[in-house]
Amino acid sequence: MTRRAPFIVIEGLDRSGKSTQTALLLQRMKATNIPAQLVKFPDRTTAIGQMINSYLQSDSDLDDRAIHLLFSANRWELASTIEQLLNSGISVVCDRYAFSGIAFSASKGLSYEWCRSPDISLPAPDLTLFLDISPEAAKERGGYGEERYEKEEMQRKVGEIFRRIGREISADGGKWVNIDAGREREAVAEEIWKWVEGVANGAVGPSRRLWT
Ligand code: FDM
Ligand code: MG
Repeated sequence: MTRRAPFIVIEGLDRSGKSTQTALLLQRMKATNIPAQLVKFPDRTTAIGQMINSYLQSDSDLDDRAIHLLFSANRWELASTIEQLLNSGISVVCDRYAFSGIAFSASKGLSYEWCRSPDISLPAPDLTLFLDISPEAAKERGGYGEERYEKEEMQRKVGEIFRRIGREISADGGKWVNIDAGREREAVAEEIWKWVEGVANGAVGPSRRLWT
């Protein structure tokens, strides 16, 4: 019987180096013969993903709740694929997940509980690594981009909500790690690797669902 592989989520603020670190992690897993697959949310390739993309690029406007539900639906359309990968022994490394969903929507004023509900019972990560960076350090890295949400005030609020989610996940027995992403790339990669090695080599329990 194939052993279930771990589900690893990388969350982070804009300019935290999330995409770079995700790529480095996947390279290293492959080099160590840990089969792994990258999944990225939003997945802009699906029909729902294209609506999200158009919203993020400000080509379309949507009600805050409508876009929130599309982000969640975009995860649900990939949920069974993620489970199949894990059950066939392939680790999934996910660049953003439901925690981004809550953090970004709640920072616009929607209720935290309301934001959480559509993601209840999605596959739960075995490890979540949150790449934390101050808006000041982000600015030093060249500042934010052009997309909706890439603004200092928004990022500050999003960061606060991410930290709250982390406290709740930890209190609930989940594994959430805050990583200081303001450091050099290699130092951050090394810390990420330590945590991933731990879950990749340890016992992975039965699959769990978010907030159930
Ligand atoms: N984002 C991402 C959300 O608002 N909700 C979500 O559920 C997810 C997954 O989309 F500003 C936001 C976060 C970010 C934007 O993400 C696009 P990437 O990682 O830059 O593609
Ligand atoms: Mg972005």
